[in-house]
Amino acid sequence: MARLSRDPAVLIEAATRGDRGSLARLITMCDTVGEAHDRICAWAYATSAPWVVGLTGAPGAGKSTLTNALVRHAVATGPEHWGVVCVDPTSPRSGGALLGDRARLDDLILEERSFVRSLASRGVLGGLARAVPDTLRVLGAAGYSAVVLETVGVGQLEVDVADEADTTVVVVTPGWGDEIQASKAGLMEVADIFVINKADRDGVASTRRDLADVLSERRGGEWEVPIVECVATTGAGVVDVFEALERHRALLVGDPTRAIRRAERDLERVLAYAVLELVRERHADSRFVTLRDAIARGELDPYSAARELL
Ligand SMILES: Nc1nc2c(ncn2[C@@H]2O[C@H](COP(=O)(O)OP(=O)(O)O)[C@@H](O)[C@H]2O)c(=O)[nH]1
Ligand SMILES: [Mg+2]
Repeated sequence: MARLSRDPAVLIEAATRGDRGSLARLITMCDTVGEAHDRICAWAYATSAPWVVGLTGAPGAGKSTLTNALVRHAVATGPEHWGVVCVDPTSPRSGGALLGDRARLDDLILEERSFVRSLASRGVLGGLARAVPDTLRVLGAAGYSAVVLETVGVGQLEVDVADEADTTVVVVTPGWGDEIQASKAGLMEVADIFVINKADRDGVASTRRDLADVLSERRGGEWEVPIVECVATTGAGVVDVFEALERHRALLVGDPTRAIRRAERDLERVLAYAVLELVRERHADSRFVTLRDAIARGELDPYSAARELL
């Protein structure tokens, strides 16, 4: 294999032509601080964001298996390129990949028009909160106009990451009545689509009833949340999941709140990045020393100092 360049311009050109190695390197380089990162993001954010399908649910629900089935179906029946981003801080890593997901998603890597990337929570300052949106945008700019974002549905971090999704799919399995009740206030509220995976098992009907109960307590809107059954391992019902996704996507196209939500999230990112930059500069910039000493001498309070800094 030819050695990859480290020049963002060369990598961007190659990734746009479909070179996966260059795309992978761009995503890796995005997780750094400095000029390369900034150049890559200037390119990535110039293309409109991809459609992001968030797939969330407890570990073992079958999210990776379903992702595989969905993306296979998508590239077999449509012209789009599909990206996959997996975020699972609980999964052990090997060579940059998450072990469980890798096993389930390996054959996708061979598909012409799909690209799989796993992200774990290590990485530079800002961690996943920054790595995930940047990765989504790099994929979008490289021509992956649809991306599945797989997250484990536990903890605030995962909920924040799931917030990047345009269409949120909550995956449950039969016999999860207790979990459904327990997480009512959390992920259940954000679901645009419920999938009952492992529908080859007992208890589908009662799970459907539990979900319908949760939904009946939600405010009604233009979109009626569908409950779709499937068996990701055999592919049964995957077409129905895909069809529900496409219906929700069609609704988004004419929805101005999507752009507003995205802009708000981007503004949050501006603030977070500005703080990061300030923290990084504090050793290099003499203004910080001046302010520190002025506070020590009692000439300045911390709040006035902050305002002066801005
Ligand atoms: N019986 C059955 N098993 C499934 C189904 N979908 C996934 N599995 C199995 O459930 C396990 C966990 O799947 P995985 O996709 O890794 O779950 P994830 O942790 O949610 O990503 C694997 O052993 C899968 O083969 C299904 O529809 N039926
Ligand atoms: Mg998984």
